[in-house]
Amino acid sequence: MIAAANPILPGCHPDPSICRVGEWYYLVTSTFEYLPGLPVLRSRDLIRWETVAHVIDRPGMLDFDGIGSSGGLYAPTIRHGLGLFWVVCTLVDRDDGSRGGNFLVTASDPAGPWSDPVMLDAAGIDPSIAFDDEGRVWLHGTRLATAPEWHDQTEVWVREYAPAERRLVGAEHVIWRGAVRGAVWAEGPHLYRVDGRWLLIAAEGGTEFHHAVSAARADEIAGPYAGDRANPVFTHRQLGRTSPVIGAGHADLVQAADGSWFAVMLAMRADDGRHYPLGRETFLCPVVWEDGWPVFAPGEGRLPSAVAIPWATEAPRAGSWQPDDRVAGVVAPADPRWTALRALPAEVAIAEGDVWRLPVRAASLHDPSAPAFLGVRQQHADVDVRCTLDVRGLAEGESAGVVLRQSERDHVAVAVTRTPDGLRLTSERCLGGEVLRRDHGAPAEAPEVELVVSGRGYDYAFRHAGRDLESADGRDLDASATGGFLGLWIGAYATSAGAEPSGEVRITRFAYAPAQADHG
Ligand code: 6LW
Repeated sequence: MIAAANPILPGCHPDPSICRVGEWYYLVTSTFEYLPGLPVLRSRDLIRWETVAHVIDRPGMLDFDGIGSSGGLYAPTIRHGLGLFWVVCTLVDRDDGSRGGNFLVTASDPAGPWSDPVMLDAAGIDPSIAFDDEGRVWLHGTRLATAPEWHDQTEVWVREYAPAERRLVGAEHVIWRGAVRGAVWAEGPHLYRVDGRWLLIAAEGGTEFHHAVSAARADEIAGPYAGDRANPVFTHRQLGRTSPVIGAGHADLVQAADGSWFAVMLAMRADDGRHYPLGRETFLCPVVWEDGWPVFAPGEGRLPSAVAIPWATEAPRAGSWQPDDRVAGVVAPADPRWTALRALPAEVAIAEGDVWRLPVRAASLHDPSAPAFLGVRQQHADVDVRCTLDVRGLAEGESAGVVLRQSERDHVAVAVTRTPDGLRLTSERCLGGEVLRRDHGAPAEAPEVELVVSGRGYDYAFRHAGRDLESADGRDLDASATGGFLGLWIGAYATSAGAEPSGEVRITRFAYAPAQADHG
């Protein structure tokens, strides 16, 4: 039988949400400060996924300027109802909280265009949406608990949404605070209409080692909800730190056309049980129903390394890779994997055939604005990224290079700088905001300079012309070391470090190649 290999979406694809229409499955994940935001992937077999759109793909749909790393677009939900596709999500502004909030977009075709965001008058994060038998629309989400005895905990609310008025209406109901008192942080809630009842699936325990999935059900959407006596119905926390996959949770259910059920959820591959440079990835889990309750990974109790898909007709090609099932190699400008920071790639760079022209910007990688940066998720533990930069357009004082990025405060980069004495290679190791810069002399070749970032598990090396210039330890850069919610990105950037910029760099080649060991 043909099987889906876990994770089905490697690299930073947290908080997955899925729905099915006919034979197609649609899936969205969080993207934080990277744009375009909220990829919409589709698949017929849950194995091979293709990016058909991004929900946030036009300038000005939302304002990201100044939003710090791991703020931005959190856990989205995708659903189909009333003849439309709906995505609800939160723009989180960690700095002052004055902007952002929960919003809703719709599209008649998941490939877009998606509507402009409708902001919702609801606090908190992780919104979701459900449709009842009469076609009424119910928004739900999680927020800090209002009751004093639940201080520092969260509560799941539900309220009706009136599409014609584009606002929440009627009474709000608090329906859930977690399965176990002290379980901490009920979040990522999703309500489903199953067999005439309402089923609630929610995450708890925090999106880290203690992450878990709980279930509850009610006759009325407003409750009361009774928890499954098996709660938490799924978690990897009891497996301990020797489990190669930790932090499973934040599940969303989908019923296949053949009547079978699956869940997608996030989890992390952590070789040492703690650190996961690739971030929180999307996994698939089989689900069956027993006594009206969902049973995740029946008979096993943990995420399988492969999930049989009875209706799949084609195995993934050897050597192919997710999410777009294309053979590893050059990432051309038209590739949907490209992202920029707080701006769209086309707002910071110009595609010319196979080449990106990246005008230098004053912002540096340390600023929570839109630097001249283009990058892709690291999706393989063992990977070589070869980036050729044509630096002849750099003005004096300007630099261009490659970066392994977690955040403004945590990244390692190697760059070429034009100085009065010619081109110099420098490296910058920025950990916890502490910067260490080193000079590596003149590049061996110019004006086209090839810079290489190689990852082998936790070990990263930065090279030029066969020479090791810098190294990094993935255990210093992953979210469990730095805080935040992201996996690592590898990209190219250019900066005038605050001075008035005038030059540009051309990214003439950017090749992302999983190392042999990773090939499927
Ligand atoms: C997500 C929430 C979470 O919205 O992490 O801690 C957030 N839990 O469910 C970002 O992925």
